[in-house]
Amino acid sequence: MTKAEHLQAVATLVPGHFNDHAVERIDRTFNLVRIERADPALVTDEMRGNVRAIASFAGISAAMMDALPNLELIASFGVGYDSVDAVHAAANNIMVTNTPDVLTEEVADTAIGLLINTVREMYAAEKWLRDGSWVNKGNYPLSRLTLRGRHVGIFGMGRIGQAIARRLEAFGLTVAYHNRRQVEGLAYAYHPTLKGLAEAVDTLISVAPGGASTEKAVNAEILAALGANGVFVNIGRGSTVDEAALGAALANGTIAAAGLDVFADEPNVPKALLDAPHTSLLPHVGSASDHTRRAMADLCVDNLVSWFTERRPLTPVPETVKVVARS
Ligand code: NAP
Ligand code: 8YV
Repeated sequence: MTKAEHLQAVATLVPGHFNDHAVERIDRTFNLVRIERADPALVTDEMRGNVRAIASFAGISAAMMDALPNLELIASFGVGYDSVDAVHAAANNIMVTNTPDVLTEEVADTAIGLLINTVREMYAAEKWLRDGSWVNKGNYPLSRLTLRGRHVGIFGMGRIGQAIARRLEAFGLTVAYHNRRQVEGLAYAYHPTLKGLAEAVDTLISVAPGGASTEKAVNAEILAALGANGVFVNIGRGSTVDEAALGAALANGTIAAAGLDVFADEPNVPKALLDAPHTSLLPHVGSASDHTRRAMADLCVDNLVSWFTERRPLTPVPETVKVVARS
């Protein structure tokens, strides 16, 4: 059997909506199997017998893995994989891969755009021009806030956090950060607690992953520590924020403004955030350019190809690095 014929026989399940370029490559290379959503109740006997890989935007639960006894690999689309139960995967000798690095610069660009829009009110100013207010009412009011002189704290100084920090340095702003561990060789001030970071800065950018260890980490106490001139930007995961506390902090002036790309229950955005003053909201578009999504799609599919030809992944998540291919 040739390598191509071997891959053609590998049943690869793609649940729900997926990236077009990835679907086209999977269809060309593997035996593409579609399912409406990643729901074990929709798994047929044929899928149960055949499926060896999943490629997915969506979360993959322990129950979904258990419904597919021949599953070897979950190729998750995106760097954040909090919606995939990677611990259960590792315990069941299932490899999980993600798509790091190829999206880092794009997401950092988006974070900076969101920060500037939040502080300098670009969207509101453009609306002012388009709705005739410039002609009828005169100049757009001066923005309440500025980027000048800001001290920025980054919650989650990993690949994307460092790419954001590099941009902020070029803007002449001071940067500090909080991670569980200090990053070796990084000159920015390190704070061992998120509260300590929030107290030290006036602008907090969260780019931390989702999951139990960061669940609602940005809460009323952290927002109070950020203070009345405080700006909060979230480009990481919505689950890291207590959204009710954030809505209240914006409404009562505990902080000055927020820019959010991610939400706890996407695509549903809480009314308190939709109604909150001084808030810039984006529909999770951090990596969403054709260019970057294509690179993510290629890395997602390259992981599938590498696993079923070389029997090793390109970008395994830390929880599954020790998983070995079944013979
Ligand atoms: P990364 O390189 O793994 O960085 C994550 C950083 O967060 C690490 O420095 C880690 O340091 C820190 N961290 C993890 N858990 C923590 C905790 N409990 N408390 C404090 N710090 C913690 O990942 P990345 O590539 O930069 O991506 C970061 C996240 O961005 C992704 O997981 C994803 O959720 C989000 N993202 C969003 C978009 C978007 O479209 N909005 C796009 C891409 C990624 P320690 O391990 O030392 O704590
Ligand atoms: C994508 C992301 O929007 O990579 C991530 O963690 O949040 C984004 O790049 C997402 O993965 C697409 O499903």
